[in-house]
Amino acid sequence: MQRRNFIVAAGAAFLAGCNKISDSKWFEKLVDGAESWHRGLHRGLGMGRITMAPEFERADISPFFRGNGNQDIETDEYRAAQADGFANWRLEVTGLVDNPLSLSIDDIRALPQRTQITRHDCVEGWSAIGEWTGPQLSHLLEAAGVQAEANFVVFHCADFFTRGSGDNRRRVDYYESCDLDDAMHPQTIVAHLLNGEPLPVRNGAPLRMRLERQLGYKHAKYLTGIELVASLDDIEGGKGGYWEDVAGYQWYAGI
Ligand SMILES: Nc1nc2c(c(=O)[nH]1)N[C@H]1C(S)=C(S)[C@@H](COP(=O)(O)O)O[C@H]1N2
Ligand SMILES: [Mo]
Repeated sequence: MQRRNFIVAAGAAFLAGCNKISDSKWFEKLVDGAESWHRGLHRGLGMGRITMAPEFERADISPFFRGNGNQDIETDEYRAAQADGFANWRLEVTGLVDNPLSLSIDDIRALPQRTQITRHDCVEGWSAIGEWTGPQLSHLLEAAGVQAEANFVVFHCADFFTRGSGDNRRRVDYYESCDLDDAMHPQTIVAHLLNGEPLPVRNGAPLRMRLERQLGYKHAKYLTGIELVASLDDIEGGKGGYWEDVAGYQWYAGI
């Protein structure tokens, strides 16, 4: 509250000397208390350079949000988790943080929520519009206390692909990552609702990332862990994501 008052006061002082700024959207939003933006500001993002992905109206929502990639996890563990309504699912926030977190779905629901209607674009050539709800990742990261050496956020998932054949057959976990600018972006959320309902299994139940300024494969489904790291070199194949490792997809998939 104190910080907010300070910002309002600082804004008022600023306004006294400059009328134009009062018309600008970002100032309104800042005063409105999108707290997580502050950290982004402090990290030197510069408010003027934050670009938002387009948001749509309820009427634009696709009647069916198709699934892609893994659309289920055929393990006893996931079946059991599904059977009890994901009551024991945990999202761990670990790595270069002061306070590691272990959050239940109820914890996730109890945080301030953001709802956004966005278009998902897959490299395979399809798009769908959906309404996603969940806490901003910036909120979780603020609670965890990101250490100064952290440069990337890695998203760990419960699902995997089987690759290779014969002796080379192996399980390769899905994962993704982004830099701190994208992690702190206001539209980067840990979604637990799609169109107002708990996520369907095909869309990543019970939790999935939404990174709205990037292509579909960056939006990690079946999310189990968020790890802060200095470098991506030692994570899985070292390229920052499953498709980046196995198929040379771009790590930065901005749209
Ligand atoms: N864990 C996990 N996340 C994933 C994938 C996956 O196979 N596993 N596929 C990716 C791809 S390529 C796309 S287009 C989207 C698909 O999301 P949807 O199933 O909700 O349509 O999830 C992305 N995230
Ligand atoms: Mo995709």
